[in-house]
Amino acid sequence: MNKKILIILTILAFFVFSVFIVLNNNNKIDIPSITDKKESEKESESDKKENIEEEQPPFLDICSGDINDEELAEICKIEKTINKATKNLDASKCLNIKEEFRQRCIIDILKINPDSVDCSLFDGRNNFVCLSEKKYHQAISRDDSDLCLEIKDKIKRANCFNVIDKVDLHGDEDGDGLSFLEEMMHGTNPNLKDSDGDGFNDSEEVKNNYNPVGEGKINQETILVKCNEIEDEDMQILCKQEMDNDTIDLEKCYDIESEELYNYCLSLLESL
Ligand SMILES: [Ca+2]
Ligand SMILES: [Ca+2]
Repeated sequence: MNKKILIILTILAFFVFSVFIVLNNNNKIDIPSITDKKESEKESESDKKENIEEEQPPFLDICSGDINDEELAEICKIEKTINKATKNLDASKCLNIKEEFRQRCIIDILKINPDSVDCSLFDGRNNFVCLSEKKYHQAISRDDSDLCLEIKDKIKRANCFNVIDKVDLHGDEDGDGLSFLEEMMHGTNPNLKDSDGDGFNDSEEVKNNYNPVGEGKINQETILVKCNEIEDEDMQILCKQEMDNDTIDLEKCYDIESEELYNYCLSLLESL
C-alpha cells in the first residue's frame, strides 16, 4: 500500500515539475523584454537577409539564452566573437579575445581569406603565427609554391611544399643525408648536396656545427643561453622549469609555450 502511494506521488511530482519547466520555457520565449524587442525589430529589418546567410553553427545553440555557468559563458563569448570575426573577415575583432585563444581566431579568418588580415594588428607570437599562416594560405590559394619560401615558420614552410608540390618531407632528393624537412629547418637547398659550395656537403656541416649556408661554424654560445646566466630571478626559475638541460636554445624561441619566457627569448635573440 505504502509503495503504491509512493509511486503515485512520484509520478505526480514529475508531472508537476514537467508542466513547470514547459511553462517557464514558454514564458521566456513569449515575453521578451522591451529593449530586446526594440533591438530585434531594428535588426530584423536591416539584417534579415544577412541573418539567413549567417546561420550560427550548431555548437552555438548551447550558447543561446541565459547561461548561468561562468565557464560556459566565457567559452560562448569567445566562440561568438570568433564566429563574428570570421563571418565579417574582421581580424580586429580577434583583439577582443583573450591572448591564448586569439591565435585560433586569426587562423580561422586566414583560412577563408588570407589577404583580408592585417598581421600588424598583432604582436609577439601571434604576429609570427599570423605572418606565417597568411603566407601559407596565400601560397595554397594561389597554388604558388614560390611563396612557401617566404614563410617564417620553418615547419610550416616544409608543409607548404608538401601540400602544393607533393614533396616527400622525409625524402632526400639530392642524397646529401638531410631529409627535405631537415633542409627546410637548416635553410639549405634540398636539390643541392653542398648548398654553400664550400666543398663540404650539407649534412656533414650540420653534424659538425658548421654553417651549411655560409662561412664558419655556428656559434653555439651565441644561440644558447644557460638558465643560470639569466639575471631576472623569476625568469631564471621559469627557464629551469621549462627547458631541458637548463638551456634556452634561441633558435627555438618560437617553440616555447610560456608566453613570458617566449617574449624573453625573443628579446635575447634580438639583442644578438
Ligand atoms: Ca637532402
Ligand atoms: Ca657546404
